[in-house]
Amino acid sequence: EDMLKSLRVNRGRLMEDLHYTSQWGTGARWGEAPTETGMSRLALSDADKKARDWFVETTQALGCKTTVDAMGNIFAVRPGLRNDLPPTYAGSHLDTQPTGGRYDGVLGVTAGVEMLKVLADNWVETEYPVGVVNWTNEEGARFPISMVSSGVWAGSVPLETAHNLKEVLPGTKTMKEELRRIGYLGSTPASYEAMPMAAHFELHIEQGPLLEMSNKKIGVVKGVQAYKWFTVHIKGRDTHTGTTDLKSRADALLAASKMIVHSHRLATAHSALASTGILNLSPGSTNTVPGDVTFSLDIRSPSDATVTRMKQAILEDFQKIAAGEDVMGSNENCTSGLPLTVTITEDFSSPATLFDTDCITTVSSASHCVLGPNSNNLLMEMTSGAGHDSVYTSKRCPTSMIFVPCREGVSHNPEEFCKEEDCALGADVLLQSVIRFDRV
Ligand code: HGY
Ligand code: MN
Ligand code: MN
Ligand code: MN
Repeated sequence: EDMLKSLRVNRGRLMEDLHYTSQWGTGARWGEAPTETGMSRLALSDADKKARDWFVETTQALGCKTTVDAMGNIFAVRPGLRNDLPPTYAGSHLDTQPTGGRYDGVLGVTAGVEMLKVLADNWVETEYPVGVVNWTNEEGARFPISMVSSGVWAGSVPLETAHNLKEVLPGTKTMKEELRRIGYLGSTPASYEAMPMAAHFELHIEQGPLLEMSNKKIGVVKGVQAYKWFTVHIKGRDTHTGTTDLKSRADALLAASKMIVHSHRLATAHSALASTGILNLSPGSTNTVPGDVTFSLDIRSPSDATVTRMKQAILEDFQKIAAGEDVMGSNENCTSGLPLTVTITEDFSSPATLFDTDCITTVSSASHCVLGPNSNNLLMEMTSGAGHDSVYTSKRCPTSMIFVPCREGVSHNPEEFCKEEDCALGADVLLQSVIRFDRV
């Protein structure tokens, strides 16, 4: 028992795995500084395949059995003494944003691999099997449903919907085509019945500033805020910028900008979040009023009711803006042109999630074990602002997360950075959480 409590990761080895695998997706070769574009390992890309192959080879070499399911989720399982029972997992994702960082997701998977190495180094025989899982397309950056593959595993997203998901412009490939192309269209059903879990722990950088600001080392994550993603499509009319007066225009981009500013106002009024990260317009010529615009809308709040209220307001007010109404009484000096049509599709919805109290307690006690005597002022309970695969695993098995601080809370950016000591501390807490999770 005490021997298990004293187990710690090998920091150098953990960081070497994290940086070594980062060569796939930066364009930089192993050992070189990352290119200014940071990580760009989009789900099911060739770079993702290389990282996946590394994960399979490395975990198999550590004595694991690896299984790939119909969504390309990879489950590496190290046998315990009692293999009739489902494994306790560490999990996260190897795919990144288009210009992302090298810690988001990757730290959780490489820390899981490091956990397997420590267990192997110390000849530890766990009573139950221990697993590490890599979830496909957590980011929802290439295929626009985030956490889609843990969603299929949990039975929340239909397999067909995920398989037929087309990549965000300018590509046209579906997830199924890309899974097949890189050799990760597994025959095992993507379901919790096929690959059951006793528990799922996810180590992740906070991706926000709270831990760093309050000088805490570990975030004990109690849950995840609610969020919804929409695609807003506005149809106006292409016209000549020199000959069409303002009231005769159906300017889709002007309407889009009013809607985006309005969504920000609604977020402020509801103390929630609203963001637009994708904006496509056509035809894209200086002297043509754009008649066709599509933009993304991501709204978030810790409360489901707030997200629902915001959605209602958006659906109503965007129609009014398209009809030329001055919704917020602020465009009085802005000539409204001809009415436009607007279509709003809800692409994704994740309710506010509360994690399992036993798992939360396990992470707290693992943190005390790792941080030592003055641990109380080094850890804090918090709710995650970002979505994670743990949202879906928590529907099917006890789940919780461990956060570590990242510099200035910056993430989804090449400047994303997490100190080696914090990566290692988080990995130690993950290791201790997985081996001490009490199933009874
Ligand atoms: O959008 C999110 O919060 C997550 O990173 N997919
Ligand atoms: Mn992530
Ligand atoms: Mn992310
Ligand atoms: Mn995430």
